[in-house]
Amino acid sequence: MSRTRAARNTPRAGNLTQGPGPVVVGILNVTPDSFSDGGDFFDPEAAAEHAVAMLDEGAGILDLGGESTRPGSDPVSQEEEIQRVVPVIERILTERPGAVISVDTYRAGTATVALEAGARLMNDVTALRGDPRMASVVKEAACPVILVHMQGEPKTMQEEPHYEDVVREVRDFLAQRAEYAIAAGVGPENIIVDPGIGFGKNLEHNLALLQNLDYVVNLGFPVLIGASRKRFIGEITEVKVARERVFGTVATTVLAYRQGATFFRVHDVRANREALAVAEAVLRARTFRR
Ligand code: HH2
Repeated sequence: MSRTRAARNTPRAGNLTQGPGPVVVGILNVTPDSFSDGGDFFDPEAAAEHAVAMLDEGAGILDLGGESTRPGSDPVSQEEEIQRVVPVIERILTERPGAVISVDTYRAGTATVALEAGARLMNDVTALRGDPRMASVVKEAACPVILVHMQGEPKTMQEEPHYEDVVREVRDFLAQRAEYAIAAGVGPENIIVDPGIGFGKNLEHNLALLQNLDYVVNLGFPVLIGASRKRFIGEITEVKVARERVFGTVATTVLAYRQGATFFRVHDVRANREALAVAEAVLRARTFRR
């Protein structure tokens, strides 16, 4: 079932990108403390330059974050978040007016200002639980929203994550949050779901989710996967430096695509885009099955 799923047209969200293929979402953390690229793009000019480079490498969407959600991180104020993100949106759109920009925020105030500045979708790691006004902002803007599963909150989520059945619990949570969003007026066509790799999950939980991603795909919403450079990849490969985990990341991308995921949130755009191009060609090739 998952074999044909990826080979068929993958579900779209809000006509964000052209064509039926997988979409690479390039990560742009405008933060001093993100786990793998903290401080690299804190300066708006450096951030915009990196954004343009990721577009040139084949990113279909750019995901801008002004607050790190790495395990143990502290929140920043809304004002600080807006100050980090908005100038970068403006610079990117000056250079590339057609760029599709997502903002990684759970705050309705940040979302409102970012949408006014030209952002086209919201990436909410709290799945609309973090700010009671977020659902109506997304509804009014009629923009796509990514609903992410997270157990606990970033400060403490990796201390002792616990599930009876992680795949079922994550799938049920995402189904409930999608229902909540739809009841609040968000168009079902604007919902993207994400099992939240590393968000309150240990190695075993992440592996179970990646192995059984088709259960999440079968909810019927486009699925985003965000495994890029995460700690569990380092645990498997023994690559301690996060930015050197590109090969392990590519494996997660191809496996998730094979099971029907549509969006791949990654730091290393070119490596993942090329791997997806090859995976797509193989899965779509017109050959007889033996
Ligand atoms: N992971 C991170 C942040 N935002 N959004 C979605 N939808 N899915 C994810 O898996 C996800 C996410 C954490 O990674 P990163 O942005 O690289 O680091 P940090 O939170 O430290 O800025």
